Amino acid sequence: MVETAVQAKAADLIKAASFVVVLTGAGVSQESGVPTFRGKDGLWDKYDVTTLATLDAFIGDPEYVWKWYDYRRNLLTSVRPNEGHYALTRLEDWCSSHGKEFSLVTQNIDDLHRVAGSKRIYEIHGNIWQVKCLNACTNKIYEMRESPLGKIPPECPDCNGILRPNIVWFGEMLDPFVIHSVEADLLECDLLFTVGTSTTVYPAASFPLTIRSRGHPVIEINVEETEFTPLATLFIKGLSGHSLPGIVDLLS
Ligand code: BJW
Repeated sequence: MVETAVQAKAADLIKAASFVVVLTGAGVSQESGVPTFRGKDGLWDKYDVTTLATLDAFIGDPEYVWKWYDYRRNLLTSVRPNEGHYALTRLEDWCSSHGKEFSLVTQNIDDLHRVAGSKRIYEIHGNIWQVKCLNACTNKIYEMRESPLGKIPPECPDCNGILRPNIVWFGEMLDPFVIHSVEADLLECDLLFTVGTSTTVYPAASFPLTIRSRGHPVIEINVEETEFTPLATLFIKGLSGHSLPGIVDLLS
């Protein structure tokens, strides 16, 4: 199917749905200039995940890990949402004005969906602009926008311990309140989009499988096929910043 025909089919599936959930990954921010994790030019090509994105790595060398996050935070200060982010905001608005439920589940930590105006967002892997105490002294989450950071590692204002990024590293549990809300929405959802994600990291990788196993459609948008593609109801091969606006333009 040529892209416009698949986009029209996707628009029809949205019109027929009552609860649309969109799962996004790093590919959605790629056109804003944020590197993805896997594949060509992916972050993990240049850095060793085990020395950076685990709690053990952080405890072993908080300064080293913080320098990596400080560098990425700095990059993000000059980054703007792209047409894909804005199309998802338009989709949410369209759903709400047509009596449909909508939620956006993102694995991205870059805040760009919020900047673009999305409202019902679950950031399941956290947010790079937030920090929390490594000792969990108060369980508070702080917003910390300073970039570059004046002091590395930053200090907890409550116990003078070390602050860590509020990001879910490998082997860590996702926030139980967030994951509970996502699961509740997935239970109600009758159309799921997966956009710009390799669908390799759990539990997010299980969401499209869950929806398909309940007999509901899943539309995948990606520049290349993933392990999930053979199970997708529709696969739209393309840039999210091009494919998503094309679909939303077809809604009336
Ligand atoms: C475009 C595009 C364009 C490019 N347009 N497309 C069950 C089975 C097996 C393993 C596990 C399991 N349960 C838990 C695990 C362990 C682990 C896991 O899943 N490992 C897998 C690697 C197998 N999961 C966890 O540890 C999770 N915790 C958990 O489940 O707790 C309970 C538990 C713990 C331990 C054991 C059992 C249970 C936590 C996962 C946290 C993930 N955190 C990271 C790093 C954050 C750090 C940081 O950013 O600094 O989050 S990993 C990294 O991958 C990041 C991302 O959010 C995540 C997903 O990546 P994403 O978004 O899909 O990006 P890419 O790069 O992979 O793909 C981009 C895609 O876009 C590509 O397909 C491109 O083609 C495409 N693309 N440009 C459209 N313009």
